[in-house]
Amino acid sequence: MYFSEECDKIYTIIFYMEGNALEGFRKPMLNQVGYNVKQKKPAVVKMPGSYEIKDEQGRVVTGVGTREAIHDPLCRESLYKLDLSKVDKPGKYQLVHPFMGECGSFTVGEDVYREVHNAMIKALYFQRCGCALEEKYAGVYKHEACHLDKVQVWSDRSIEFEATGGWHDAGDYGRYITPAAVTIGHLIYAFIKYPAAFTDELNIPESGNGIPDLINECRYELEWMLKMQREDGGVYHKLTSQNHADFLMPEEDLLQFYAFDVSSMAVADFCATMALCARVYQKYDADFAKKMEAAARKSWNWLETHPEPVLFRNPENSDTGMYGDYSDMDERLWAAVEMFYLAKDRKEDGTVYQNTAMEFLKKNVPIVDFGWTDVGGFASLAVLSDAEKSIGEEIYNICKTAVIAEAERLLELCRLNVFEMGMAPEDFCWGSSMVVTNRGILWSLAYELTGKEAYAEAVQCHVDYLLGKNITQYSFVTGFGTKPYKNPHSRPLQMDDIEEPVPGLVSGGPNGHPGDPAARKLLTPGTAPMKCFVDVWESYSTNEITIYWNSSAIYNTAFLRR
Ligand code: 9MR
Ligand code: ZN
Repeated sequence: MYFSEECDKIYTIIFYMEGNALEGFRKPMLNQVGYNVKQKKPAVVKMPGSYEIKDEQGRVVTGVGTREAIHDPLCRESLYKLDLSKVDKPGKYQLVHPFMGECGSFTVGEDVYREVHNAMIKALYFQRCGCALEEKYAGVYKHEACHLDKVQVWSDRSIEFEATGGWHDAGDYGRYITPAAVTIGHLIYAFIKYPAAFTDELNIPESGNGIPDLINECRYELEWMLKMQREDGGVYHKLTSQNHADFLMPEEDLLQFYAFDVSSMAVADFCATMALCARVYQKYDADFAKKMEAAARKSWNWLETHPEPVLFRNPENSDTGMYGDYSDMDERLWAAVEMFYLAKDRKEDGTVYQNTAMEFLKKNVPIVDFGWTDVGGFASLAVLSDAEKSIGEEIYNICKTAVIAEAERLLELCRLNVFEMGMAPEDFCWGSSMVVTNRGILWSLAYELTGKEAYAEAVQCHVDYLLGKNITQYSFVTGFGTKPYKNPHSRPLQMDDIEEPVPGLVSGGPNGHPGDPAARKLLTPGTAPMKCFVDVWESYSTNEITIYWNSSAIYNTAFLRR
């Protein structure tokens, strides 16, 4: 027991609390989906003391106590760690506090993330554009085919072409190349590294065709991406209407879609994605792989003949997602590395790609992130996944050193907060959920290189956060956990008259600088970063969904299911 003066003070406060405040105070912050039997089971509580853990029959299994309070810089509260690791048998357990009684439950099991993992992949199916979602796959979320009309080139309306397909990027109906590439990057690398986590049980139209469902689902996006490439190898940056549609079901959105200008980020990301997938799809469909290979080569040629960055800005009278960037070097690096491995796979000389990669690495291009702004981490992933080090010892070592250094820096951050997160307060930006899970990707890579357990535990801690071990006490994945968020910013989900959202959608999560009116109204200025989240559908800057927030999370659950 760790009763102290401090506890007395807290108990006095509790005594005067009521309703929701009391409920929130009592509730432990933990992974609401559960913990695997063999893993560390960290939780965080607001109330100090010795807790009893009871099984479903009400028998006391063990006791666990808090230690000293930790002042947490991410939520700016004093909180306590509670380690539930002593519980090592499958079951459902209650946490019981001597003063407050039953506080909340948690589950321990085998492969507890299987369902959420599969749902997060299936959620991408629900983002499909250009086809009807049929009831047998989509259930109550079925809808008619959307966005079937020919598209026009923004800067030359006389050019029209067919570009149906792909996934809606987010809560809007736009489809954008750079985030698409990153999504495919997360998913295909997760598949390459942890194939056992990807089965054939998603119930999508292609299920049962002998090809893993993840590969089927990604192909839906890849087929669309291919349509975004011009004859000269240039790739349009994005495909959206002039401004976002109103809140309508997708099939009711009849706005004209435009292919916006080519950017070198889009071309390079496209090139990398196609080169990567040409390798991976070879064994499933050689013709499709050939098509992607040719597309990758065409875009590579474009990059060679356009060495200067071609950045992207929204034209003045249009305001759909910009996905702007200041540099295309990380994208070009990723392209060079993937082209190297494609060449290797096809038994060709890859020196030119190797040299290009080295050129960018010498310029200190960042190589530890996996987001749509910085894709350099994918270059590291590719290089470090090749045990033969065929791209050369020098490049391999540059990547390895950078990855380990970043893994260590993040581990240091974990020591500074009660949630054991590799997050600094300023990391809670728009889409912080992906900052969280991209760090998981980095650590899983560092873990493979070193076998250091602390890295694997850190990945776990970040999935715990996503599934409820955070100050908001929400699980940031729809349909999973005891208190999942329910009101994602998403046109179809808001308009479909169905109360429960599609399961398996990752929210953008807390945003320390919320940019939308709804969040601004509900959050007092100066609110601690991890608390800057509102579960209302209007809040696009804290509670939207995107394909790449899902894919990054999927990588993490794939790692945990390895
Ligand atoms: O995810 C993007 C986030 O990192 C940016 O800060 C934000 C503002 O530029 O845009 C986010 O992307 C949105 C995109 O522009 C349009 N579709 C919805 C995306 C998620 O909010
Ligand atoms: Zn659509």
